[in-house]
Amino acid sequence: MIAPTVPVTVAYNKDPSPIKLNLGVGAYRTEEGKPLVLNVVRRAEQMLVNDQSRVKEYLPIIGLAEFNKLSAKLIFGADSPAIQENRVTTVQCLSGTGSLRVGSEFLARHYHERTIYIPLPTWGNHPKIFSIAGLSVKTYRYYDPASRGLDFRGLLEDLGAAPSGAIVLLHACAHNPTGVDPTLEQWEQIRQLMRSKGLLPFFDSAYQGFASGSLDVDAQAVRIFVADGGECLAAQSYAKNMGLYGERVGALSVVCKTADVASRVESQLKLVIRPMYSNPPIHGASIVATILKDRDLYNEWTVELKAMADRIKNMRQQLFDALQARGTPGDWSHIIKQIGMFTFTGLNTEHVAFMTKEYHIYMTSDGRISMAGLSSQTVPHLAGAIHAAVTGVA
Ligand code: KET
Repeated sequence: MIAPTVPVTVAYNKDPSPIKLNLGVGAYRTEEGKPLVLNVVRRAEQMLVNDQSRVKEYLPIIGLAEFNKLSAKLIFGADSPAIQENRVTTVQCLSGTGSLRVGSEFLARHYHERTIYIPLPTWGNHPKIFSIAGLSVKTYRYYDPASRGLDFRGLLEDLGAAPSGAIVLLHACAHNPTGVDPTLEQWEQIRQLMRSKGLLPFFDSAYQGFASGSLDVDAQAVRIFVADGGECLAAQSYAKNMGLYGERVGALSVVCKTADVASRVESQLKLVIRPMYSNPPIHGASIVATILKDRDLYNEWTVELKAMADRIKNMRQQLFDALQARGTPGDWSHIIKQIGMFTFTGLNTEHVAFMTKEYHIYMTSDGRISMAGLSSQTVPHLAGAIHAAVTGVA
């Protein structure tokens, strides 16, 4: 058994009910409700095991060089001028969380403006990571509960009122927990506003490929910022898109204006990492590098990734249809409009408590459900619980 790290999972594990359902944690499950190791990951691991020349020496402080290069290409695009001009420095970190932590500690030490704006709401770990790193955390409006969509005007007003130079955390795609992303046109307006005010974008990319099924489409927001030649940071995670959750593999990239600045940033990143954990683990990064550098393995990965994204989209449709069929009061179209692993249902804390108590369904108290934890078999159970909650609980 894997030790639960997420509180909802702790409660779920204690529940003896045979019908219990964990929709709390953002981890992919198969139609049978089982964790999935991608076939391409198994193949890459086999290749690594068979290679007798491989050793278990320490990696350098910034990790596996090949992995870093390939990770930058994956997010910024193979033909990115920033990469070609050596303006990007990439360091291997402990998954998305570790990349955010290293990036924010670097900014707290060396960047002139120590305030970071995070969307409201956001992933629960963001405020903790940034404040422990020494940044002061403020929020910008993001989600409009009335429309269950983007509060675009609120977002522009709040970023427009931020002090120039402030850092802004942006979810690269599949915003967690809302599943609401700006359109490309809206991203372009956000970019113009941020650049005109000298705001520093810090992208959290935990779901590349998971939102649309396409790695390139899900990197578009990041790429329009990088294309203008300005600075930005990006934290990448391979937890979801390669299913490497427990391997803790991710990368932090800092896009700079010149190659000289990039190399100085790298020196400073080493000084952050060395006393924190010395150097990162070798296995997960080797799996990723093996897949990214081989055309066949890469193609196989994109197919498996798309299949995961498609299954999630299919669960959205099935849940929506099941609520329609029951005549559950309210507009549930956001279930099919939202993007990525999660649906921000609009259910309140009381609804959630009711569904946990009466139906043994576990989710975060903000009403977020992980679509990846659902299957055709469990959709009716969830739809029944939602129906009972909204018709029976105030
Ligand atoms: N950013 C976001 C937006 C995110 O949802 C997660 C994980 C991470 C970063 C970090 O993931 P890592 O495993 O460090 O690469 N989210 C899921 C898991 C968790 O909370 O730990 C979740 O929201 O359920």
